[in-house]
Amino acid sequence: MNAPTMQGLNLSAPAYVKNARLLAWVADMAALCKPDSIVWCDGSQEEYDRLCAQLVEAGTFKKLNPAKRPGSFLAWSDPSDVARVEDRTYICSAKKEDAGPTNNWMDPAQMRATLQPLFDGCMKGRTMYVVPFSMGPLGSHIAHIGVELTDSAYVAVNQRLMTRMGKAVYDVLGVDGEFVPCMHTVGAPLAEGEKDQTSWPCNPKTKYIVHYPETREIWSYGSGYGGNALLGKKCLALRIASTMGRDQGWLAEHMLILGVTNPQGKKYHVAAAFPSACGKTNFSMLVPPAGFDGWKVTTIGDDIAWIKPHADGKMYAINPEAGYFGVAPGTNTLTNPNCMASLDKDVIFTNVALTDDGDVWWEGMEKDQGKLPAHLIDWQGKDWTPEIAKQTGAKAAHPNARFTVAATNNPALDPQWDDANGVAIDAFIFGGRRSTTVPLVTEARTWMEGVYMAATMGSETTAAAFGAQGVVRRDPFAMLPFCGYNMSDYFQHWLDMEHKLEESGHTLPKIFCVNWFRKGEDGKFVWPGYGDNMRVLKWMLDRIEGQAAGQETMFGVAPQYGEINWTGLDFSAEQFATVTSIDKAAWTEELKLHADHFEQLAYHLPKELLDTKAALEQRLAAL
Ligand code: SAT
Ligand code: MN
Repeated sequence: MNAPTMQGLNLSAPAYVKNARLLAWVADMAALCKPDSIVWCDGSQEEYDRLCAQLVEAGTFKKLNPAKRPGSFLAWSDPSDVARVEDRTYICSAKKEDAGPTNNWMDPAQMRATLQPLFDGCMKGRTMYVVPFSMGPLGSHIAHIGVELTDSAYVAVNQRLMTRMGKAVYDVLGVDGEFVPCMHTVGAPLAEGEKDQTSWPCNPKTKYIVHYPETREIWSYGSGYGGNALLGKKCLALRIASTMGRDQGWLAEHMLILGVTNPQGKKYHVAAAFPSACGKTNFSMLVPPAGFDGWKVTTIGDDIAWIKPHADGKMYAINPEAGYFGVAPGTNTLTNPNCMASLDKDVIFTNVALTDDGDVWWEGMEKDQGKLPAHLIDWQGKDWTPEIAKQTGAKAAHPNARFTVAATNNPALDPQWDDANGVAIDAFIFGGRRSTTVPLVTEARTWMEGVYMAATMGSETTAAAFGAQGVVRRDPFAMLPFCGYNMSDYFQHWLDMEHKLEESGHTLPKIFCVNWFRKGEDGKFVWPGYGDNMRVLKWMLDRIEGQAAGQETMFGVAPQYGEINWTGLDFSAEQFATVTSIDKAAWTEELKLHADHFEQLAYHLPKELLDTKAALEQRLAAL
């Protein structure tokens, strides 16, 4: 039999691809996008090496000095393509109300009509890679399969590190298994005979990151960077999965998952939500400080958790990802030694600086090296010296520069990280970046109060988010850019979880609210953070065990100074007071902002949140 072809394009799939819907979809998409060729990725090392070599050839990758950074590459993106684009991200549900006020929405038919001409011929002159991947352990009942069609080899190799990618996925998929179709193009077709003028093709003018929740499809146009292009991550594992979770009774959350084992060998699991670039990777790889001999923290995930209630009455979490796409600047052996060790080899760096000896550098590394490098090539390919930086403020690495690395590189990887059943969660933590108002840590007195804390969470914006920096924006559950449906319905889903779980007779995880980022009058962070966050984590475990009385505050139960293990840290009761104090005036303002926030979310807002707010106001008035 002849191989099926279309205008000279060979469509024949490897024999192990048997899924009828997939085969038909790839043929349809090839007809639409008109690539020059199709490559069916098998996920092998040989394929990875070949694609990396091609990327080096194309100038997209620089191979780093193998003596310094074996198996590693550096990519510099187009300066217009350096982060997620929230204003270009759409949830195209059939009804506008189902996307809610926090998402951009367009009628699905109108969006399809908008995208159709953009995708028509969008891969001309390029290769279409078929990238099959599993979010979650292969074959796990909690996992889901996606297939990304992309014209970016950079995306294909990143997906091999970030997901369980390759041939084995087709065994799980079988003849009629389900998958989430993920369409991706950099949106830069080449005319006949035309060569790329750039090593980072993208579309500087037009970008669309589109989700159709009802039909569970993702269409991404114009960007090659991070969450815009690695569609398993924010698009599938959060936006699409959150709607699956709503329909099927589980949770897809923007949470790290860590294991913490005490010296007696008892192990706990904690899931923690923080907005992008608030130190989730650091917290998930925490090294316990002095005074915590025999304690161990292990990483299950650094960004996303899928959590399902189980018949035994507990909530079990898996990390749908298999790698880390973390922020490089600020990472060093003081802030995150496990992460630095993870980056020794087999890493893809994006938008960090290149050293004269073929290694990488980013702001924060000088803390390890004791001095700034004398000369670098910055992320835009320009000369960088400490003098230039002083004069112009130029950063050697882009503030949202990233590393992509397989989880298996992490020396603190939890032995259960790939367990198909996940790990039982003992506590949820919610935290934003707030220089004032929100205390270091409090425990919610009830599930309801915890949902309130999470729903009203705010954070000062960072480089990962589009827009001004340092402004407080409400980021409920750290899900603002990632919830695939109406935020108030999502709050309701969390509230319903309590009743569902109570029916199966169990103890819900405790909920804590944290803020590592309070600043003193000198404008400096008061809490040392990083490894010292272990002190707060230990107090949480003591609360779980009923071993810390705490003290009531208007915003939950806080630790008493004497309940924290201070061994090895000089932190006075006065300093403790500056990070835990509840300022009546600040909270009066804060509650006004909660009122505005709830007003914006009024459609379907659970009434219990307003009742909880009224109770907080009463407590505040009594102070
Ligand atoms: O680019 S990602 O979306 O993967 C990272 C982030 O912005 O949180
Ligand atoms: Mn994230």
